[in-house]
Amino acid sequence: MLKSRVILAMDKPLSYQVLKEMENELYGIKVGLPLVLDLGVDKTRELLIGLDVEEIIVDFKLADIGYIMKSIVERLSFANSFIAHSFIGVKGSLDELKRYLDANSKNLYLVAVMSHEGWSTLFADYIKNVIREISPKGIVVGGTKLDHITQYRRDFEKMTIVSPGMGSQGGSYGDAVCAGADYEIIGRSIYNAGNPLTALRTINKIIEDKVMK
Ligand code: 3DU
Repeated sequence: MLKSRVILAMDKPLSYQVLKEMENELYGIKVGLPLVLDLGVDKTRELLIGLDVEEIIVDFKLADIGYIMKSIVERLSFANSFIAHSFIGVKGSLDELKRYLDANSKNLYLVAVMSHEGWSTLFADYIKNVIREISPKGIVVGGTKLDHITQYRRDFEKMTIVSPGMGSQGGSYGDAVCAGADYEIIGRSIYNAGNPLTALRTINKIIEDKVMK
């Protein structure tokens, strides 16, 4: 039985104590660039290293040549997984990153559909081809675009789908999971709450109730 469908988007520091209280009720933690810029790499590692969550996912939305992306991820060895853009293509870029991550038992997630209004779906076929060729562990599909989640779930049956955009960006908790996502990525609604643990528990309950319906 899954302990939670929530991945906490940490774009702002929370205390170790608060994170420790939440660890049993989270699937994972997504580490954003603002957090690492605030704390630095060493303090970020110290904050996260003792936490018992399934996955620590670094989300810098990598989009560079393979050599540079590898140099970035090797400095962030506390993470299990990394998010990269798919539009950068395969040869000399994502193929090298994927080989490096495979060799180091780390996972790759590719951005498929972003949650914001201005994201263009004009290049959707191209993005799907890149995803097929690279075969990452998972993909990011905006939780504000439920029809896209359903479509990607159909096209990529076995891939993990993680969906941001719930709460602060307008998506309703549980809707992305009901549309086919595995996990919902939630940031501000938790870390900006007066009591992040209570906020997380409320969200977990809403998702659970919707999934059970
Ligand atoms: O809106 P929130 O505060 O719940 O945070 C959403 C997180 O998900 C944030 O870290 C952002 O960088 C990430 N994200 C999106 O919001 C939208 C995407 O399409 C992909 C990632």
